[in-house]
Amino acid sequence: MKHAKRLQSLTLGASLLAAAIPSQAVVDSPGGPAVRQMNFQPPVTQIAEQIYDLHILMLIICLVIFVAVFGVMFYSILKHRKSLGHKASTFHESTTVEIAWTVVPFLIVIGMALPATKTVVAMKDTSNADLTIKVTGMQWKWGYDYLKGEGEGISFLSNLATPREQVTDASIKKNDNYLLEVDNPVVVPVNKKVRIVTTANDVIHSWTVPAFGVKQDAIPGFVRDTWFRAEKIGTYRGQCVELCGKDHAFMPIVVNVVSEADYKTWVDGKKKEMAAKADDPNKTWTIDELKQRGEKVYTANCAVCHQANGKGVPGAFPPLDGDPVVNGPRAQQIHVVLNGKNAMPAWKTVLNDTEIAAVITYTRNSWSNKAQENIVQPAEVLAGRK
Ligand code: HEC
Ligand SMILES: [Cu+2]
Repeated sequence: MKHAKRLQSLTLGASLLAAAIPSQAVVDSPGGPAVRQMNFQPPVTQIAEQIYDLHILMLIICLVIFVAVFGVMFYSILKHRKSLGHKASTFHESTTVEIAWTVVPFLIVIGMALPATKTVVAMKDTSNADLTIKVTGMQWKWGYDYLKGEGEGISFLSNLATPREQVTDASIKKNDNYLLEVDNPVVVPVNKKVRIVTTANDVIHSWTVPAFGVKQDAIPGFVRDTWFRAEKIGTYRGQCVELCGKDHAFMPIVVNVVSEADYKTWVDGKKKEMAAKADDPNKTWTIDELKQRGEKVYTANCAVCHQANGKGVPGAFPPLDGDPVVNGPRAQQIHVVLNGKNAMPAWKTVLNDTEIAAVITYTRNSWSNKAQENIVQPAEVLAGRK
């Protein structure tokens, strides 16, 4: 009686609680899990497809065994029951049965292990990758470094993008990709073999994208690798799947698979973004720092025309050695280098403020040049852009 009452108040409490939380229309997460998803996510790599097929195959084998075993069992129980007058057999040790129940399961295991091993071996073959990305697990975000292939040198951190209020405040409507969205997704080209090298900074994490059939632990002090070749353009989502601390649920993975052309555009943009970040135009440099950096910029960009010795090519490219613009007021040279002049290309979209300041400072102090205004800071170039 007492129990029944307590149960009643419990259910009442639960329904009140349910009523207090506004009902939210939950929708599929594109590239992630779907509402009431029963099966695996649609595979977009051959490995994921093989895993999917293996899963179905083994499910069918299990089902057949289940039906066969329980069929025989229930048939025996019903047909051979005592009330029908059935007498139990009293035989001991049947060699035939013993051989059968050893050989048949053995064959079943072999039948399952063979295709599974083939897939596991293929999963481990990270050779001949087009692109290598190092993934570093951290409490609680992912770091990505493009080590080899197009985009080499790109590196960024990827953080959860879902606002925290959605986690802590049940009354706020949740995003469609709630807890499966990041500020900086990984971008990879379609149909290219991408090798993922995993490691971690603090504790063990695991990098997982179900649609790729990829799951690899990221272990501090160790390097592990895996790979995928995504065959369909799209956005795919995963999560850290190794319990790694209090924000384990808040370090999702987002991979954008794009066309080769889009990948090139992304690489260019990312490189520019990184260069811009690395060179704060408001930083003040010493003249030696600028000259040193400027020499590199000059060799890479200007020497083809103006020559390494600054003498130019008579009739085609003017010498910068002894040039009045290079030895005159800074503003004019900044203007020429930024905007170009006749056959002289404009550099404002190619070089950043620091690079332009450096190369100008370099030319003003090289060869026989001894400009009065001998140093240009990035801030002046930035101002010259306006
Ligand atoms: C494609 C060849 C080419 C490249 C590369 C080039 N320049 Fe020039 N540059 C020229 C030509 C041609 C002129 C002459 C323009 C005119 O006066 O018609 C010139 C002129 C200049 C002048 C002005 C000289 C004057 O007296 O008017 C400066 C300064 C200069 N270049 C600096 C640079 C720097 C710095 C770089 C590298 C970032 C560079 N140039 C790269 C071809 C080039
Ligand atoms: Cu983790």
